[in-house]
Amino acid sequence: MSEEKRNFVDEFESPDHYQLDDLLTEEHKLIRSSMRDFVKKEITPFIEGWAEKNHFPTEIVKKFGEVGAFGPTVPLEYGGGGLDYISYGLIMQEIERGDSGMRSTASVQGSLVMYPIYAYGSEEQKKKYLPKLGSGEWLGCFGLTEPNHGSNPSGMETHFEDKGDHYLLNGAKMWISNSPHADVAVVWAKNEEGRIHGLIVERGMEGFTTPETHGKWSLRASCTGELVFSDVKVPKENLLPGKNGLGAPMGCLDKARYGIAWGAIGAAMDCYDSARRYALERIQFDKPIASFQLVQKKLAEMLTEITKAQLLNWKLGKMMDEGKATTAQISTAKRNGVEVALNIAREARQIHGGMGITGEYPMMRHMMNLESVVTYEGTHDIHLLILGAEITGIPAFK
Ligand code: TGC
Ligand code: FAD
Repeated sequence: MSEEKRNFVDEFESPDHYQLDDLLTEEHKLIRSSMRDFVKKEITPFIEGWAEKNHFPTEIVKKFGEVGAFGPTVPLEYGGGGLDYISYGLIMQEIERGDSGMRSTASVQGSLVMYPIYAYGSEEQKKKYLPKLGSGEWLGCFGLTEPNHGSNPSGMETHFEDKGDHYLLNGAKMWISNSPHADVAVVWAKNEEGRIHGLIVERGMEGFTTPETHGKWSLRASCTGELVFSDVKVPKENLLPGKNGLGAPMGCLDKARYGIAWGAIGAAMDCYDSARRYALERIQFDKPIASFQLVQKKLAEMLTEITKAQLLNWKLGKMMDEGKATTAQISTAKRNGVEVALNIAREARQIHGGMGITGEYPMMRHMMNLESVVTYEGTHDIHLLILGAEITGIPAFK
């Protein structure tokens, strides 16, 4: 399915109010412009149609692989991009400027599937899976959330038993991005002692199914589903040997949440850019609506928040590169980015008046998408509590 939006020209220009390009290297700018060109060619002309029809464009997986969207920080020798965290952030920003669901596909593959295999996997696992995931030949998914355990993953019920020559896996995961089309799943499950481990489960293993979740009003161009394990025999060599305990999946989430902080600001930039253009073109009371102070206030506040978030993300990227970023710092940026983006999407929608509710403009789609982004990878309130725990030393989760 490739219904191009008629007469659609994507004229997006990113705001740079504080000359933040001065903080980027020539390589960063090149990576950003090639990803922006890719999004303008492969995503924005089609995205409204995909979202309207609740269609996941499977062909995008290979294209993402070709353009280097998967595993940007994973070393080149394992099929990643060998890039720094600023590059990774810029890639997520550009993709989510197109659509949060498309960014979901890329960040799950890179941060939640390739990263754990790279960081916790055996050499054989890295060689077997990473090049195929990096190139987009295979699609992966990450199974942590369960029907009874979302914010509280440590309570998970999915479990495996050691049967001598294999593990026997039982349980279910839900709300899993990419699952209906995934070739491999990194699944978090408890062993007989109740310790959490990562297992690589492949499509085709007997007893493993991935039913799709229907009826979403958000992330409609991304596919979401369950992972159901009914006496699945998982070969012993598929257990990730490098790390166990809740810290193992949480370490992956640190990387993915960082990508979301940048991605959400991409969606915010798209809404701001659309609102600025529309305000200059739309005439009411014989003037462009951009000439009214109340409209200027909205635009000025949007640009202020985007600029603050760009600086926050850049500094966090530098700390990620130095290995110094803490979970609470990552939570701060994820939480801030999504809140800023949701507010900007709503204000930009208002500037477009009635036209803002149509698929002619991107705000409603971004707004609906962001309602998932504010919930997944840790809800807005959970991130606040992570920060609260760091400030006070008192975890308030339980
Ligand atoms: P708590 O007692 O705090 O910690 C238990 C153990 O885990 C360790 N840990 C971490 N380690 C490394 N990095 C982190 N970020 C870590 N966070 C925790 C911790 O040190 C401890 O280790 P140890 O050795 O002492 O046992 O755990 P808790 O049970 O109280 O829960 C804490 C809480 C609520 C903050 C945490 O579990 C949480 O963040 N909940 C939110 C769940 C979540 O984010 N789920 C995301 C699912 S994946 C997803 O949404 C993908 S969407 C992707 C897309 O489509 O883009
Ligand atoms: P709950 O944990 O039930 O929370 C409900 C409400 O209670 C929230 O407002 C929450 O903030 C609040 N709450 C919970 N605990 C506390 C507390 N201690 N203090 C205060 N308030 C609290 N998961 C994966 O593993 N892999 C994926 O690929 C994935 N993709 C997703 C894609 C989509 C589209 C969506 C919507 C979700 C996805 N998720 C995925 C799951 C996501 O991470 C969870 O939805 C999220 O962690 C919240 O869990 P929950 O939905 O069970 O909400």
